[in-house]
Order: sequence, then C-alpha cells, then structure tokens
Amino acid sequence: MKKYKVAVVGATGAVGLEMIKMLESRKFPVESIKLLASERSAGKTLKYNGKDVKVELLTKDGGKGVEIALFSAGATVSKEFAPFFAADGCFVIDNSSAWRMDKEIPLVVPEVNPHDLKKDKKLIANPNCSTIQMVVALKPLHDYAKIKRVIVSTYQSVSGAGQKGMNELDAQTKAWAKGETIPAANKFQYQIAFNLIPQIDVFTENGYTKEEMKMTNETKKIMGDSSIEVSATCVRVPVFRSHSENVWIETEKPLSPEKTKELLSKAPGIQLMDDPENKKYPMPLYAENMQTTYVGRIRQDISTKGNGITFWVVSDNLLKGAALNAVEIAETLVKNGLV
Ligand code: 3JN
Repeated sequence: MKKYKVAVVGATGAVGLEMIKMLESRKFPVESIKLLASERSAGKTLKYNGKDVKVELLTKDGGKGVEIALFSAGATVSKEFAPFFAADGCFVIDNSSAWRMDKEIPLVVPEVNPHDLKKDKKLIANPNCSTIQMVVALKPLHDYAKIKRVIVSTYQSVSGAGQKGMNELDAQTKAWAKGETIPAANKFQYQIAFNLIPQIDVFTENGYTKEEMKMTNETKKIMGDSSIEVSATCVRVPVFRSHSENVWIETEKPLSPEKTKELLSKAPGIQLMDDPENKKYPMPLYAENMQTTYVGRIRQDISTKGNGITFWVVSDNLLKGAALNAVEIAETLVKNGLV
C-alpha cells in the first residue's frame, strides 16, 4: 500500500494534537510526518508513534514534498499559508473557517458529500464542529423525507475554544471547590463554571452569532441544498469535551420516529442510543474520546403534525467535529484514488 508524506500545521494546539492521535490510531498510511507550528511552539518535541518529532516553524515552503497537510492553526494562518501549500501540489485539509464558504472550495463531511472531493481541488475545508455532527444525522433523513427546516440549539463544550477554554473551566471549578475566589473570565465572555453563555463567537447584524450563521450556511453547502432553512442558537456549557445539540426538523414527506430510527441505525458514522425506558440517551461524558456521533431522544415533534422529528445528537467536538473528520477526508482522498 502506498504511504504518504503528511504534515500537521498547528500541531501543538488542542485539535492538532488530536489530529496526530487520529493518524496514529486509525493507522493512516504515513511515510513521513512533519509537525509545523508558529514561532511560539516551534522547537517543542512531540511524539508520533512513540518517536520524538521536533516541531518546525511554519513557512510558505512548508508544503514542498508534502502530499497531505492537515491545518488547524486558525483562519488567519490558513489564509496566509494554505494557498502556498496547495500551489506546491499538496492537499490541504483546513479546519478553520477561512475557506469554508468559498464556492471553489469543497466543504466536506465524508458521510455526506464525499463526491465534492476532486483531484484538482487541493484546498479542502473541514466544517465547523457543530455543523459536522448535525449533518451526519440530517443526511439520511433528508434523502428520505426532504428536510425543509431545521431548528437547533447547541450545548457546546469549552474545548471548542481550545486548550485555554478547558484551562478556564478547570481553574474556575477548582477555585470554587477550594472556597477560593473564582478567577475572572478571560477566554469566555463571563464565568463559565456553573453557568451557560448564549454567545459563541461575535454577533452579526441579524442578531445571530457567527457560530450560528456558520451552522446555517455550512449545512446548505454540505447538503448541496440551499433550500434547507436553518436557525441555530449556540450556547457554551461547562462541559470539557463533546458538543450536544437538540435538533428539530420539518420535512416535506411525513417522517415517523420508527422510520427515523431505522434510517439512522443504518447511517454511517452514527450510533443510535435511544432507549428512554432504560435511561439510555447520549451524553457528553459518554461521547468523549469516541469516534461516533450518538443520536437519541428521537420523537415526533408534536408541533408539526407528522412532518416533524426532534432528536438529541452528541459527538466529541475535537474528534468528529475536527480531527477525525479531517483524517476521514484524507482517507477518502486515498480510497478514491485522488492523492
Ligand atoms: O467554540 C466552538 O465550540 C467551536 C469554535 C470554532 C472556532 C473557533 C474559533 C475560530 C472556529 C471554527 O472552527 O469555525 C474558528 C474559525 O475558524 O473561524
């Protein structure tokens, strides 16, 4: 089997570290690995398959000789460096929002739109974490009953804001437990311990936040159907890892809970966890470090008379929401003979 020269850009960040772990645990055919980061982190040593790898400084030449680069270094870095990597013939799978809504750039969730990957489209965008876990569940339902409208409320863990987000919840909780003064908010707008914050990213002109509008716009693009209306409310919750979402859909064709369960039980990437009598439903603690998207609490939406379903979906935001989806895109490039 052919092996590939791979790079991870932003290797020392929360998602970068998970990307390295995903390449290892999924046994991606790696011939050589290059770990790249900004000046702040260059020079550190990380492990790949038990061997020390020195983190090198990211430069515009970093993509030379690399076949696949996984980027998780933020939109600004991606805008500056990714085009140089792509021009050197390297596939770039970018986890930031920099290119997601660019018409020329595929925005891919392998379970949903693998056909959007093309040999000559070297730059590929990885969607927002909240969008990914939702569309994996929406796709089979849309194919069967055509979704007209989605209303979603998210419960997003602090790891969505990176290591600093996790450190902030950790420090505030520990201070509370010791009876000390709780450290002031820094990464988040307000104290996150024992609180909920109905703001992720900045507000836009229509009153929705950028995170909420990402869910609307990215869903239409990935599903290849701009007629699907999506209204999202994104909330930060004091959970370390895994995002949870309650999703309501309204469909053109009637859709029963039984049919929804049948469709989702066969859907790739999904595991049904829906047995309310035995208190079985997905929860973030359960999804942490798992490579599956869990769906439960499936029921008829009583406000839409047979054409509406509501469900609860939970997935590890650093895995399916970021690193795993990126590695699965790379795996799809290999499987489809594109790289
Ligand atoms: O907060 C979350 O749970 C998800 C955050 C995602 C995020 C945070 C900062 C910048 C993104 C993203 O993936 O959309 C970006 C960005 O790339 O714009």
